[in-house]
Amino acid sequence: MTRKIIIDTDPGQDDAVAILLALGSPELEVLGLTAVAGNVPLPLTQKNARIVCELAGRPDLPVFAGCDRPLRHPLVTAEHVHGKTGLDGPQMADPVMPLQEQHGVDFIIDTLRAEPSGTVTLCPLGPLTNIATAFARAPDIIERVQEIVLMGGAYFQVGNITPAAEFNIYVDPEAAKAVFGSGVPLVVAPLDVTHKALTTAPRVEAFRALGTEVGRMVAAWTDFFERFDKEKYGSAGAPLHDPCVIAYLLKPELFKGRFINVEIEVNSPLTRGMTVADWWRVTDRAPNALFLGDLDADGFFALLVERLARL
Ligand SMILES: [Ca+2]
Repeated sequence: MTRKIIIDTDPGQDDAVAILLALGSPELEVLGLTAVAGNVPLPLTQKNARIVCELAGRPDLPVFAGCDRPLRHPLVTAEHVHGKTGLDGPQMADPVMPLQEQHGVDFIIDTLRAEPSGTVTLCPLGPLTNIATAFARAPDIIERVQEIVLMGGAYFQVGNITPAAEFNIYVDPEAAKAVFGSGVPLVVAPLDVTHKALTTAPRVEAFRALGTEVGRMVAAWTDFFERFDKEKYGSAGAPLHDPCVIAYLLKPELFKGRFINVEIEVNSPLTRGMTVADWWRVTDRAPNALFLGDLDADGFFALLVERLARL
């Protein structure tokens, strides 16, 4: 049995690796990719999503452009991390495969209505604008979602775009609040776990040693992506945030977490976008998310190399 997923994404080098991991994994059927404004503006994220599909040899996959700005606030981007294109690093040709005409939000709604209830998993790798917009426009689809497995938030690592907030949640906290309050089963890969998925030099070499175009691209992207985190955190490499979402679908046993209550701060100017995670269970608020905290990093990178080798 394959698991049907929609990847909602703002590529981003780590998004690109996540998409490749999904496309190299026979357990997953990617129904489509929906791009959202995030790391870079929408015209670049939808283009980057197509570049990655073509790199994977899957120009047949439908790629849709979704929302070009957060629900309420102006877009905040992260060129300081990902470069001007969002996929800086290796030289890349413009994609040839077309962008679908349908809006990404309509694709999410139509797909959830068309597929049997409880069989489609949403994998958001960027701000949650598309998902929240689909839920607001078509509340009937909410109970049809099998699960949402997303990258976002932090508890022990607190923030990366402000002292209190992780980027994906910070960009559209109103959307995150809607998704976390939707009642859909949620798995969250916060910075606490993604900061354990570090690209050390031997791990990057393992990508390069694949000897394929995919291996070379992934190595070049991680090389680029690394310089920022090495400088910022003094760490051995860069965290591969978004691939944690896909790896969780494939091998949940690589991860440990807690089923807890997670609320999103939307009002405070100081802590807007904070994921207030009740890790120590000090409130009686009902749990709404499996909040991941630990990762078998060697197992994670072994899985990545094995699956990228298939592309
Ligand atoms: Ca992303």
